[in-house]
Amino acid sequence: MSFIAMFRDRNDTIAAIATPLGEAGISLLRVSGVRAIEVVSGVFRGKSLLSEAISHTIHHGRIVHPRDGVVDEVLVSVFRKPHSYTGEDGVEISCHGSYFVSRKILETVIGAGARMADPGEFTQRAFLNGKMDLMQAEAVADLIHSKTALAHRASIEQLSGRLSAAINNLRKKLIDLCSLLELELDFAQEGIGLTDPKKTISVFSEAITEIETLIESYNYGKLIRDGVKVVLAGSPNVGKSSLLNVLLQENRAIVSEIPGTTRDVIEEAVVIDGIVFRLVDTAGLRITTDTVEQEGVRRSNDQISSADLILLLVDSSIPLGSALNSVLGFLKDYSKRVVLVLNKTDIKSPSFEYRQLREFEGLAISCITKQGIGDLTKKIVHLVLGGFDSYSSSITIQSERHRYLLKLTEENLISASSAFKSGLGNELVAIDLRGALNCLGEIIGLTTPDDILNNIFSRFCVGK
Ligand SMILES: Nc1nc2c(ncn2[C@@H]2O[C@H](COP(=O)(O)OP(=O)(O)OP(=O)(O)O)[C@@H](O)[C@H]2O)c(=O)[nH]1
Ligand SMILES: [Mg+2]
Repeated sequence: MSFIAMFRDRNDTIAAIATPLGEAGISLLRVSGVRAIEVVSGVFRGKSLLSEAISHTIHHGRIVHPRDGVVDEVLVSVFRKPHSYTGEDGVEISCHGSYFVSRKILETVIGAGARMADPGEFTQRAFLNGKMDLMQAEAVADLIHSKTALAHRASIEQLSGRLSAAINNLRKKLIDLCSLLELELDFAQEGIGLTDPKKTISVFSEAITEIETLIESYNYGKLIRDGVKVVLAGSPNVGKSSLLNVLLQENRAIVSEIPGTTRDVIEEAVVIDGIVFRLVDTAGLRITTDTVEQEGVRRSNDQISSADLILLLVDSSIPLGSALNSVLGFLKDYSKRVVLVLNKTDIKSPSFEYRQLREFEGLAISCITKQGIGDLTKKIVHLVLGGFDSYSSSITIQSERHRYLLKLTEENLISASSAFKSGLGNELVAIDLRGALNCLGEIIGLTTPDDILNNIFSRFCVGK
């Protein structure tokens, strides 16, 4: 959101096309604000008067441009505050899905007194009017961007408020403790204690454990949200591009018997078992005098170092010989992130020296006969999801903002807890506790600074 947008009048009436522009069955425009019904009413001709419409009713009629006449035959839905998405009066116009019609209706509505909405402004108003908290608003954006069943489920959970409820519960417990500790200060002179030290320590440790569990869930949340980057690496001609094509089930990359075919990085996504795998084919690794290929090798190394998982391919039909050293170097340097893939087993089954390498969890495949490909995908999914079995049904956080604030909360709580244990006095304990509460409040939008709020909503699309 622009700097100017931060100072927008939040009481004016906004409008936007909510559906993608292009040819479609229908298109939807949204109008929200104190004058929403009045504005649309001014350009709508139908049997009934919109200004008298009750909430949640649909009206048939035409949108008429004051100069150019009828724009389209439409259905208009009326929502009266507070029972609308934004919590304000709102109107939704369903028109024919034509680029021209949608734009013309928007122009007509703006001409009648609305202004173009900023990205995410409808959801921002919903948040400001208390229709949802910040975490739920962020879930709306995640839901729109979710590409797989797992990512979809995580955003639906967050939108339903389960994650917000967990944060709110935690806040409530800590607020109770903080109030008691502060109240106790008033009675310090009389030596009256209101808190049970044992119980206080256990409130701290339970809260810290709960937060740690949420922080740990971020790795899983990030995985299902952003997917996994799998880099196909190895010497030239080992079949990296062939494997990319097999996994994508399309001839995406050029395959040839000439070593050094792939010069650039090729990235394509594929969904396996609900996870987005971003497959990256790279130039074969070798020392070369060709400057273009040198650049390709440099790019391959960049990709390898940022990979979540590396499929290290070798051509198992030729003797391992000197290749062994570089292969072992990889297995050592990138350890857990490497899967050794012995390709071309249709030519001949891997010799003894290759079988020895299988202690590094190598897999034998053939891109020609597709033998072993099923095992390879199973193995990749297992490696990626294996450590996360317990997360699929529990609450997961998906956002770096949430992870960062939970980490700060944890640090504040650890410091409060140790201040309490070393008898530093309630004032100091309460300062850290308040710090923790502030961070939790920032997650759900209670204490979030305006610039951060604006930044969050600016990443939404216009019309949401
Ligand atoms: N017999 C057999 N040939 C294969 C197999 N996989 C790939 N090839 C062949 O090996 C040659 C090289 O394949 P590519 O996929 O281009 O190899 P690459 O690793 O991408 O090579 P560069 O891009 O040059 O680094 C081609 O002729 C492929 O048809 C396999 O499993 N069996
Ligand atoms: Mg290639």
